[in-house]
Amino acid sequence: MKIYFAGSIRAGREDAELYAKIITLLQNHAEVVTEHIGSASLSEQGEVEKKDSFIRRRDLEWLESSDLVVAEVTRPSLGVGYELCYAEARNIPVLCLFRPGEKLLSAIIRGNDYFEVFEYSTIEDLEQFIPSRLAP
Ligand code: 6IA
Repeated sequence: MKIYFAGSIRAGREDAELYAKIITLLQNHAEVVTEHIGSASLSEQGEVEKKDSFIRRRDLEWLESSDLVVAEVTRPSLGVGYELCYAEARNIPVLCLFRPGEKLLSAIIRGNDYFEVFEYSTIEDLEQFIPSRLAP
């Protein structure tokens, strides 16, 4: 199984360490095609040596080749929102991971039954949930 993991880049890298942990959990069950999203060396500038048009084309090709999109949606990101819509339009299942707190999740996401939303607080919650969700 191929998973496309989506998380904020230019909308802020505050959760990058958490993304890396989630990616590691996912890798116990699948190939994660976007491993770089958790990379500490990927700043808000993103992959500065690559052109935006290249990144967009490459990412959407990866997304189209994936069986599941897992998105950490706590930090709102235009790019992630676009990817969620792109996945829905192509019938690729989407699992959104959200930490309730200061902000409410967009009604456009929460109000769409297409998107499975899992609310959690800590990585330990995901250590329990992800294996049960992704087990064959
Ligand atoms: O709007 P955001 O930058 O927060 O969007 C983040 C989402 O878009 C992620 O889930 C990625 O899959 C995708 N994405 C956006 N920018 C990049 C990127 N470099 N590298 C890889 N994936 C990206 C940024 C551009 C660079 C030329 C500076």
